[in-house]
Amino acid sequence: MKQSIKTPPTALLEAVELIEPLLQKRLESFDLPANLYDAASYAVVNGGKRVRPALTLMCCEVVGGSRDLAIDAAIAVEFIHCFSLVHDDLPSIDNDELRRGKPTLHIHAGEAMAVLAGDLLLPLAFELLSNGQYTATQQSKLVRTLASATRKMVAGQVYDTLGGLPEHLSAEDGLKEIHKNKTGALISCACTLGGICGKASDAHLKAIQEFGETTGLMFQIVDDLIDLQGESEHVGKATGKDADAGKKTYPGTIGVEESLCAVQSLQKRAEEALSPLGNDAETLRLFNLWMAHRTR
Ligand code: GRG
Repeated sequence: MKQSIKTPPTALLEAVELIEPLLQKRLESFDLPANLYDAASYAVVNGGKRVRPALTLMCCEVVGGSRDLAIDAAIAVEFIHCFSLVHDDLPSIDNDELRRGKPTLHIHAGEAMAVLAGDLLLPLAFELLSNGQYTATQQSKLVRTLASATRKMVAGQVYDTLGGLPEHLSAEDGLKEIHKNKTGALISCACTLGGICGKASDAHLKAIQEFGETTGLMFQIVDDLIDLQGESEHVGKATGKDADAGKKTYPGTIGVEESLCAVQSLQKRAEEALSPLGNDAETLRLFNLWMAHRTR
């Protein structure tokens, strides 16, 4: 059956069904004060699309592993993502009041708790990667991959909000650098983690990595377009804020038409990157197509 690009692909729906209850379960497995657990739960179990963990599960399967092997890595990457959203929304950063259709954590539980619950999700992610289910080699690769993506995400956020990009970069290249670090690195990492869990060959891991990097950049350009064109109720967060805040975005820098062309070309490049994986990568191809056309 041919899948419509407008509806979330079956692989995403299946991943969400599997991951959603486990996010809560893993949080419950840690020894935490009740108020901190509540805040972390609020930050994590709240209707996110779960794109990153779905990619981890899919990439593991695509290289021949069982997706059960990738569950903890998938949850770890979503914890880091949720951490970044909580801190991104803080008054000292983006000062947002709505996230995933609900008041942001600092509105709900106060700023101090939001800072601390965000902080908490970082070590929890790494505890999950070192819980003994992965071999020592896998564990060291997983930890290094997630740590380096998180470092890049922080650097990307600094470039975006506080500056520091190399001065020789053009406006477009500077923006690409921001997007690749701030958003692309974690999406790419989600893919690579799946490949590592599935014990991918070097050639397959390289293909997965390239797919992830290209898809990650594409994801943020689509996000910029949604912020410009989407309705807040549909998106679940304030829209139009980027332009109002004078933020650098793809449509703001190269225009809407060129941004749409960039999305199309990255979607094709991501698809090409998958060629070493042959027909086994069909789920990733469909997922990528949906991500290029998503509206929230
Ligand atoms: C040290 C983890 C950490 C973070 C501190 C604040 C910060 C540095 C980084 C911010 C990174 C950030 C929020 C990038 C935006 C990425 C993005 C496109 C978010 C929206 O992702 P979706 O659409 O959201 O997948 P849902 O809600 O569906 O999960």
